[in-house]
Amino acid sequence: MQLGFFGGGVRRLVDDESGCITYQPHFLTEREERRAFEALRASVVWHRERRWMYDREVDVPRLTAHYRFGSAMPDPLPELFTRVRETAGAPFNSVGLNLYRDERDSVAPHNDHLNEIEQRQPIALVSLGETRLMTIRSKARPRRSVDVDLEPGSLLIMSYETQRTYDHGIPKQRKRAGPRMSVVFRVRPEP
Ligand SMILES: O=C(O)CCC(=O)C(=O)O
Repeated sequence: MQLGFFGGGVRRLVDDESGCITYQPHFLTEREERRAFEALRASVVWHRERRWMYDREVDVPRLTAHYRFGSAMPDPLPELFTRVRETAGAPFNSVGLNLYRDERDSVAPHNDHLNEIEQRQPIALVSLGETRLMTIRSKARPRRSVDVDLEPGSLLIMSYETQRTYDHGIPKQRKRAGPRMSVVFRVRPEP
């Protein structure tokens, strides 16, 4: 069953002049979610990135991978492209995958660089595996917080505008967590 963008229990976390963020818990069925998680964990070539922090190089605390639409990519990414494009109504042409191996993996609060996505196009994020908290905080004060637990099989859609007005991140957590994957669709400018 395919759920409509604004039907099927979709929560609007933000919907005002600062932009729009929606959360749809059961975008994938349990079975689809499990299969997608297992297939992608096994077939994606995961990369370890390094970055400079102050005066030393450190591991980025998650594994990553990227594909452009039209290139060879593992199942079920082609099908996910179709479904997420239809649901969000956006011509996504790029997908980034992030693997958080356990509770120690994370990504710091940030926004997407606006020059790396097409204007007015949203970002759509499918979650697989363990539930992890996403913090979403307004940049403007007083800080507004719309944190959300990203459950397996869920779809979060953030409008372009919210990349100007909010930061989002996945914090490390004390409670033990198994692996979690995010599959993030964007419309990138053509190279
Ligand atoms: O993994 C997530 O849910 C967030 C990913 C993210 O914000 C990013 O890769 O820019």
